[in-house]
Amino acid sequence: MLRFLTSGESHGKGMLAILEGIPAGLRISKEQIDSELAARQGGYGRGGRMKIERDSVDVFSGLRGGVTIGSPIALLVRNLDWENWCDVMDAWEVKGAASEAAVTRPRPGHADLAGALKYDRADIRDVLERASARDTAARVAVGAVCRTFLAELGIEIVSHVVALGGVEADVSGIDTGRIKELSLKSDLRCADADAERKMIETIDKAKESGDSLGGVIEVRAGGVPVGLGSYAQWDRKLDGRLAAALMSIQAIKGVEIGLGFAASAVPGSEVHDEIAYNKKRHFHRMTNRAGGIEGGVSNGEDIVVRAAMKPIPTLQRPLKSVDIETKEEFEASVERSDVVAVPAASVVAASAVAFVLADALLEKFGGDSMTETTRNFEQYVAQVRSR
Ligand code: EPS
Repeated sequence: MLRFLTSGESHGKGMLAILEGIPAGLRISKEQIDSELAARQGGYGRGGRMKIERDSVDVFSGLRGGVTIGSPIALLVRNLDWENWCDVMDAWEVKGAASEAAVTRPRPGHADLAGALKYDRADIRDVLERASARDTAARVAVGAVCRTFLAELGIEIVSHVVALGGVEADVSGIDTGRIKELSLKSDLRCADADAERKMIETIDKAKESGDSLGGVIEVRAGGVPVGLGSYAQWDRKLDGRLAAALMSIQAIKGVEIGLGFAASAVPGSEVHDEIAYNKKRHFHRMTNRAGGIEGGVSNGEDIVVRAAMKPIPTLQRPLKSVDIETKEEFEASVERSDVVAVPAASVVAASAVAFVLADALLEKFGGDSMTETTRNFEQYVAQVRSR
């Protein structure tokens, strides 16, 4: 099956990912990975760091001539900010002022305090560097490879921002193709231009008052065949796997599939999707309130998941905290941060969904080469169509 690990500190040399299990014979495009990385860096409301970084992938292993060879794919995204931090972050000797001055003031909402206690670190930098959302650059590089694999099998993933700072977008009646088109043109990756204007105003106000904002992202996957995941065991359920992958992204606090929480407040007749059959669409649903998953198994409709992101915890406006060294109360303040990273998180969420779907596909269809995987996939699709 498919697996990946990432490593890297936010102000270290770079972010690294090793992805294993992609079949041999898949053509990968550097431009495509870099364009996903650039999309993650974008979005109105990001801070000074994104003016420094120009994320671009360096492939360390696993490709020859732009094609996968079945070996682990190692992807490196270098941190351009490293040159400003090399004394502080040196692997062998912390130099200069950083060797004297530890970070001792934990920020509420970050991993700072729990991490310092758990790993017994006197300097919170040892925690915040790895807990940082900078790690999502590596996850997006992995997601870009997974999206290329999915595209070979006719599966496309679209993600967009559906709410930001309490302003909700209205995309009812707009199909996924149009949502993609509109959201790609938007500074906030939002398909509703009116809502986007209000979101920008809300961001400007939050920036003025030194605050930060969260929001909601939607990810849709089209072309997913019926039968990914399984109802047979808890850890094989596709919805559970998607929720885990999304919840593991920094600042994501909730995940919904299809109607999600709203399904709890309406009768079953307004929740479940009636089944229909015709020659063109074969078995299909008259609605897609389930978000393409029933009983932990994909049902052939678009997969629709939403993830809620909390406001970034690094605030210009101070919040109360306690120095871990002196135990004195202070009001945390910082120099640099994003006001909002919801548009970026929409790119990361698409990557997480891409990984889970690619993994579920490889679990079902196997294959060491694209020839083998594609053949198994096509035979299964033909088998389903014959019912
Ligand atoms: C982050 C803090 C900021 C963000 C960073 C995540 O970085 P810095 O402390 O260097 O200003 O810019 O996000 C990224 C670097 C990125 O690439 O998304 C944090 O504390 O999580």
